[in-house]
Amino acid sequence: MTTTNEHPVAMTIAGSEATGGAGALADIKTFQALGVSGCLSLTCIVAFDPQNDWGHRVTPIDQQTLQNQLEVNTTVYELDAVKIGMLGSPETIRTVAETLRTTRPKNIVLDPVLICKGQEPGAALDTDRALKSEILPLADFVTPNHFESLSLSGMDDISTVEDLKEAARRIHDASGAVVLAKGGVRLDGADAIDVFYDGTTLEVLSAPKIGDVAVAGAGCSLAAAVTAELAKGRTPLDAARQAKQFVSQGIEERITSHAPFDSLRQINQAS
Ligand code: PXL
Repeated sequence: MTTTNEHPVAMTIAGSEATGGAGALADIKTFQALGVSGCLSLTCIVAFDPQNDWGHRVTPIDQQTLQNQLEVNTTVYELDAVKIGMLGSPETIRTVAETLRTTRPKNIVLDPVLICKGQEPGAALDTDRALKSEILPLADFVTPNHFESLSLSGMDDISTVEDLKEAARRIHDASGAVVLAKGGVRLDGADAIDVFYDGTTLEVLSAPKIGDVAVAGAGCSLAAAVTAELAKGRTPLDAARQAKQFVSQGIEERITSHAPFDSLRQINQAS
C-alpha cells in the first residue's frame, strides 16, 4: 500500500563514492543531519584509485536496476523533494528523465555534475548535452559550481561576483530554475560567494573562506541540504541560506584521512 509520509522524505538519485565524502552517502548523511528521511536510487559506483592519482573508477548500474529503484521509491513515498547528483551516462539520464516526467515529484534539485575525472571525454560530452536537454528543463533548483556555471551560461570567464551574477541570470533565463551559482574557492577574495537568483530576487550569499582548497563533498552536501530544507517546506531563498550555513560548518569541522583531500562533515542539526 502506498502511504503518505508523516515526516519529510527526500530521494537522491546519485552515484556512490565509496569513502562517503561525496555522492549518495554525503546526500543521505545530509538529509539525516537536517531531519529528513532519505531514500536512494543508485546510478553508479565510484571508487577512487589510490594507486593512480585518486582517479575515478566508475562502475555504472544497469538501467533496469536503476529503473527498479526509481519505481519502488516513487511508489512507496510521496516524495517531498528529489536531489539529482551524478548520472554518468546519456542512458541513465534518459531513464531518470522518463521517471521525472511521469511521476512529477515536487522540488527537483539538480547538482549538474558534468565532466568527472576518469570519464571518456567523448562520452562525457554526450552526457553533458543530455543533462542540459533532458534534466535541466525538469529541475526546480540548480546548483552549478564554477565550471558548470561556465558551461551552462556559455560565458568564457567568471572571475568576479558580477560575472557570477550574470551567469546565474543566464542559467535561470535558459532553464526557469532557481539558481544557486557557487563561487567556492574559485573567486578571489576572503569570502566564499554564492549567488542566488530566482528570476526576481538576486542575493549574494557570503561566508568567510576556510582555507583555499576545495573540500570533497561540499557541492553534494550543499545541494542535498537545499533539498532537505525544501522538503521541510522552506522557501528556496531560506533553503539556500540554511544550506550555506550547513556547508560552512561542515567545512570548518571537516574529516581528514589518508586521502590528499579533506571531506565535509555532516553535522547533526536535527533535534
Ligand atoms: O562531484 C561530486 C561527485 C558526485 N558524485 C559522485 C562522486 C563525486 C566526486 O567524486 O564520486 C559519485
